[in-house]
Amino acid sequence: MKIGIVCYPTFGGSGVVATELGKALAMKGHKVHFISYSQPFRLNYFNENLFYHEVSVSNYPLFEYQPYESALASKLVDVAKHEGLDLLHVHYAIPHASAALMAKQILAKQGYNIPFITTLHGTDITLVGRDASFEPVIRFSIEESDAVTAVSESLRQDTYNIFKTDKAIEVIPNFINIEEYNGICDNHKCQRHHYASNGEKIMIHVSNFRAVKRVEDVLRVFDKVRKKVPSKLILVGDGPERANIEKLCRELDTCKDIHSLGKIVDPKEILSIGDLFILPSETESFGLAALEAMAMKMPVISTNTGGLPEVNEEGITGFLSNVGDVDHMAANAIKLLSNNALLAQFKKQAYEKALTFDIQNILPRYEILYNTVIRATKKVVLS
Ligand code: GMT
Repeated sequence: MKIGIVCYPTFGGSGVVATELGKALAMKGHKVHFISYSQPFRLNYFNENLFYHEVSVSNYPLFEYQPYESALASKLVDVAKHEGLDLLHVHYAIPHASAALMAKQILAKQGYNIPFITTLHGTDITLVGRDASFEPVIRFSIEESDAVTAVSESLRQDTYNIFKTDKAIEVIPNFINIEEYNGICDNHKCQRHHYASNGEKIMIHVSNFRAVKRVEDVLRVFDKVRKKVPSKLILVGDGPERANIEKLCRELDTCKDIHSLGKIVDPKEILSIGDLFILPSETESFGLAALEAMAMKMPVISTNTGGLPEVNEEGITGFLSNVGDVDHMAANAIKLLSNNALLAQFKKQAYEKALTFDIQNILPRYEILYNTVIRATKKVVLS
């Protein structure tokens, strides 16, 4: 198949999922064309089946806001026509689904029938999507998509609750490529002693440091943990909450026990030295960062919000708490970090659960969906 993938290229789960999906499809022989405003950060290698098309928006003094959606729709028309795409797969509804719908309508007028699939990732529904300034456009473009997928059952339900639509939504969960996690540190690249001294435990948090991630709770939990268990905290990522976090670590006097590493393109190596992952988000449709940690044999302390319980299994792969309940999160973290046998058992169980999300299990589901949508479009055109 010839597939056009639209995604955000920046640090964020939806871009990671879209890029890893495209890479895996290309490995299987499909031709995959990425279309975005800059090269997706995980698209760090090319093979003969991978292509990248940049959307550039001309500036003009009249534009207070550059019309990215129109430029994207125009680029989709161009790529679909000239590369002979079979379908478009857009990740994150805003504004990708409406741009794809516009492109589909333009292409149809010119005799090209190109279906599009929308994958909902989370905040496009639960935060931004429910904003009245976007709602009618998102609802319409979801309903006009040839197929819609959501990355968790929870997100599917949220979409129905928020948009009151009867559109069929298929749950295709996020995934990891487990092969890429095995043997990551065989070459001794990942050394704990750079971050923690002998006997100290390592907690890790990875996110884009937006308010929804509640990174302040990470620090409050860690502050309680380090008073009971000698430990260090590694923070990976950057974003709007970074200044607040630095202020809080000074107030709590924990800065000396925290390593802030900033943005890391691929956090596998750093995850491989961790003992416990923490994700105390306000809302999380899936929690890809938690799954990536589990694939690296890290149990997870998380909230019980959104799709997190579908990934982090209470008492098996880690523990779940109510949003903001830092005492409960800290108590569970201490339980795990102070008992090496229990920690080893949870590490094993976290890895086993991650295996169920291996790309080998998920990729065929996208391929089946692509084929179904392409066949259905051809049938409509012929009839
Ligand atoms: O919130 C983020 O980290 C970014 C956002 C995105 O779209 O890039 O993440 C959402 O999509 C990820 C991939 O499907 C999910 O793993 C995250 O749970 C989801 N974030 C939220 O729902 C807050």
